Amino acid sequence: MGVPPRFSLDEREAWKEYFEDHGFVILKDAVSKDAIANLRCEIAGIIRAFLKKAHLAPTEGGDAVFSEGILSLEAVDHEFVAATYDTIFQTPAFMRLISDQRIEGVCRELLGAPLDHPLYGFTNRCRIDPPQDDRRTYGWHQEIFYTIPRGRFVQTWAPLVFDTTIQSGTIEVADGSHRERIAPQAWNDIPGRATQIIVDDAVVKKYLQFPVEMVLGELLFFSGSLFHRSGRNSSRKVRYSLVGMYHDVMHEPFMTPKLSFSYRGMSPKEYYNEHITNVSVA
Ligand SMILES: O=C(O)CCC(=O)C(=O)O
Repeated sequence: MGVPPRFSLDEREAWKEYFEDHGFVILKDAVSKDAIANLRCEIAGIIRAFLKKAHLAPTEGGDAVFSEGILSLEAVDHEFVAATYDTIFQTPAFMRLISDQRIEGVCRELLGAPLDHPLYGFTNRCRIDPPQDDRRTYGWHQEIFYTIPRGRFVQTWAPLVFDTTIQSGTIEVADGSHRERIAPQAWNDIPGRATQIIVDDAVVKKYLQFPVEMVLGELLFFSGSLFHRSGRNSSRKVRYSLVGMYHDVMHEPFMTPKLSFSYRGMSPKEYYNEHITNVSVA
C-alpha cells in the first residue's frame, strides 16, 4: 500500500467500510484547527512554566519552546517533562480537543454504539517523544491488554503541535491485523521501559506494515485489535501526539478503573501541618 486514503466526515459509509476492512481509518477533518491552535498555546505555556520552576531561561520565540524547551527540562530532570505531560491532559484546551462531538460521533459509528451508550474516554494523553529516546516506545502490540479487560473501544492517534513523519517516528500499523482478534503475544516487564506486550513476529509478518505520516487536523481511528507500534524519533524535533481511546460503557464487561493521583512536591497533609496546629480535645 502507498499512502492510506483520507476521508472527510461526511463520507460516512466509505470510512466505516474502510475501517471494517483495514482495522483503521484516517479522517482529515476530525480535529479542528482552533482546537490545535489553542492546545499549542497551552503546551507552550506549560513548558515555559516548568522552565521557570526549573530556573532555566525561557527559550527564544517561535516554535523553539516545543523542542529546545523540552530538551532543556529533560537535561535538568526528567520529572519536569513528566510533570509537563501530566499537566497537558488536564487542561481545558486538551479536554475540548478530545471531547469534540465530531470525534465522539465517529467513535459511536465505529463502535456501533447508539446515543444511549455513554462513551468513556480513557488514557487520553499528549505523548511527548524526544528525539532518540526509546524508553516509552512500543513494539508491535494490540491495545486490548493495555486497557479495561474485555472492553469494546476505539483508539485514536493524531499529531499535535507538528505534523508527524517517518523521521519523527510517526505511528506504524499492520493493515488488516485486527482480524486476528487476540493474537499470540508475550508480556515483558522491562525495567526503565514501558511494559511491552509484543505480538509474535510470525503473526505480524502476515500483514503489510507501514508508518502513517499525518498532518495536523487528521485523526487516525483504529480497532483495539489492530497491531501498531511507535516509530523511532530520529528527527531533531520533539514529537507530540494524541493517544487515547473511547470505551462503550454499556458493553457488559466494562467496569470503570479506579484512578489514583499522587502529589509531586508537597502533599496536602504536609501543607495542612505547616499551617494548622492540631489541638487534641480530651
Ligand atoms: O505514539 C506512539 O508512539 C504509539 C502509541 C501506541 O502505540 C499506543 O498508544 O498504544
